[in-house]
Amino acid sequence: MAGLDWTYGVSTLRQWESADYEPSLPVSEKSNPLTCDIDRASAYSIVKMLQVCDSQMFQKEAGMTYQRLLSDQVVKTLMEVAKRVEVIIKDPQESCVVMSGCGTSGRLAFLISSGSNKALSQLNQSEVYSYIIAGGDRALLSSQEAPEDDPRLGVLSLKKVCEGKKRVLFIGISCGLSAPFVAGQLDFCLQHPEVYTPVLVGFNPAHQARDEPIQDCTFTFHSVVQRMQELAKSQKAFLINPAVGPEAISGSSRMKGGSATKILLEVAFSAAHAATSSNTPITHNGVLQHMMAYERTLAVTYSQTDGITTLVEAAGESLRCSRHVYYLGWGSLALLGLIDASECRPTFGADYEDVRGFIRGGYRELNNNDGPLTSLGPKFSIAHEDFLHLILPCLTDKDTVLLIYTHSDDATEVGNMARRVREKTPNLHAVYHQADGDTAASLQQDDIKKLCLSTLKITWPQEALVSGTLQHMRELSTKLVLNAVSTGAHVLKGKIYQNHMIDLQVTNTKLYRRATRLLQKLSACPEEKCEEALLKAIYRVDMLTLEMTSSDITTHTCFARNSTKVVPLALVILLTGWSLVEAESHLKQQPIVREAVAQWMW
Ligand code: S6P
Repeated sequence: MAGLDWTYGVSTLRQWESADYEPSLPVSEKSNPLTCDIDRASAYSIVKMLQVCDSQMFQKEAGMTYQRLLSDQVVKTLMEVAKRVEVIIKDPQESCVVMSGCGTSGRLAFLISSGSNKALSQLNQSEVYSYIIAGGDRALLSSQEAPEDDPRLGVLSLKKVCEGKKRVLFIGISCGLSAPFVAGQLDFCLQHPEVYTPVLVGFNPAHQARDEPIQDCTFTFHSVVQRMQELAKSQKAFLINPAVGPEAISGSSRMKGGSATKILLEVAFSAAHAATSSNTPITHNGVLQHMMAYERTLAVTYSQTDGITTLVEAAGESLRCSRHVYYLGWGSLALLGLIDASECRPTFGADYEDVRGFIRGGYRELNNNDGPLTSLGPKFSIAHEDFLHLILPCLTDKDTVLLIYTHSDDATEVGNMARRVREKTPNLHAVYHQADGDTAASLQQDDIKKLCLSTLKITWPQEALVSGTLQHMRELSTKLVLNAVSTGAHVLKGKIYQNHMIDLQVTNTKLYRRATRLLQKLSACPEEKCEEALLKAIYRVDMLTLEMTSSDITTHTCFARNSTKVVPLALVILLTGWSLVEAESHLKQQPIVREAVAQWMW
């Protein structure tokens, strides 16, 4: 916890670990006591809260309940996984590593697989990593929550990626140990041990894995985990599931869940690469040291709290006046911009135009499985040229633009982009990563700096350059900054109540359950009544028909795809007893949900 000037007592930092803290919820769904007032906080306090929340990732293990990122068992399992990867790298024709997940977990699978393949190419090794994301490549850039519930789809996509392979290390990522899509894939691996070795990455202890029946399946996520635990004893399966503490916005696993996924997998893969290319043995200490380098990344990033606060304020102001935030990035940092932007819709019910990312080189740089997706619609236009053609002409000084780049990107190009944007708006900011002592880059940087209202300069020590981890650190750092910007901006816009997103989309089973629980918590009404109100809001009726009440959750969540403000509506109905029309009109008059319900909540 070194370096934090915002001191919480240990008891507050570890309160979530106590057995009687929200005992019915898995860690990934608990609300974080540190952020219970985030909805009323200033931009600066929001950033500080996020810093402390992120620091919980690296808390030491205390007691037997929770394994942590740096726990012995986690490090040991990472070493074993690294050894399996090493074997695969030596036999790229017949074997491969597949990472798979839904939503953010799938996006991280993509990011890590492309970064790790590039690293292998630089070592003159063949590429061995591939990714699967539920809903296909369109889910890299847009919210596709429904496929998460489909285990068969998971299996089909896994079979397709692994065609012809004799040995597959399958890494299923589900932060909440809950996605049926991933459970289906793990179950398939367990049935075909001659080819597949399953690895599960998530952030709940095994007993908290979801035990809800999955449609047309004999297994639950929980039962799959139990089978894996048994096989883990003989290293035929691996579980990497440290707890990282509840998310700053309850259930928003894109934040710590995503960061921890990146840390764990990159540590394992880097160790395997070093073992293959330079015969560096995979050691406990090596893995541990690498993890601790990520801990330092948090410190380096959050030492810039004032700079991050400026960005949060600017983005919050733009969203508050219904304008937009644009991330213009270079290289893999741009990818983090695309990912962060794509998550605003499922997380905050945002419109795709609210926060958008653009990448230099567009789909050429992205290099995704399905190639260009531009034909799918305007939200899939992601190149800088698209920004210049589609966005720049209408840009105003109420929009916020962030340039995201490093000292190795083409400074002339960054400067040109800065000038084009500056002609339309002074509300231009830079997130710039430089290496310590890089004075040549600093001179060019000065010109760009003059064009920007603020520059968040993150300086990396030479040791990061030497150890070859710089790219990973810059990526994590950018992820933290952008997560803070988009989360903070939406908090300032009034999208959050306490530390809950009220206006969540109810487009899969996990979100349906979360919505019902939230309604129970906020209205203090019994579960049955809350579900009834939720259904009324989904189907937009005052009287539910038998057909509606007897349908399954999949039907409800399919229908909910086309309904807006479902949970706020249900909440107003529960709190006031009003009709649907009355509740709708109230929300129209006061679109800030927190304000709309405030009078009944205090
Ligand atoms: C979370 C994000 C979601 C999740 C997805 C998968 O912030 O909006 O899209 O990534 O639901 O969750 P999990 O627990 O299987 O990784």
